[in-house]
Amino acid sequence: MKSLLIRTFLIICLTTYQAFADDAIKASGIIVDFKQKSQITIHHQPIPALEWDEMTMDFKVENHVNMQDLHKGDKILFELTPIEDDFIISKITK
Ligand SMILES: [Cu+2]
Repeated sequence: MKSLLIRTFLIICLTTYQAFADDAIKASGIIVDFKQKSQITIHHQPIPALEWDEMTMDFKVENHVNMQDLHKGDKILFELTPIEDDFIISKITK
């Protein structure tokens, strides 16, 4: 009985952790240009989580991200998700 309680408790903890675990790295910047359909140039503010200084660079964007309402010069908040040895934008909001 005791071990069942402990196991139940562990499962609840793991489930809660997974629900809140968020690998995405939050950042902000200004849209400089659009390259191909799934690539965007952003002048981003410093990203402390990655130890990146402010700079202009190209990012790949996940296919599901809607870029229709985005324009050059827009101030955006975006999230980067690690993929292999790179990062991809998984969310953009204005
Ligand atoms: Cu950068």
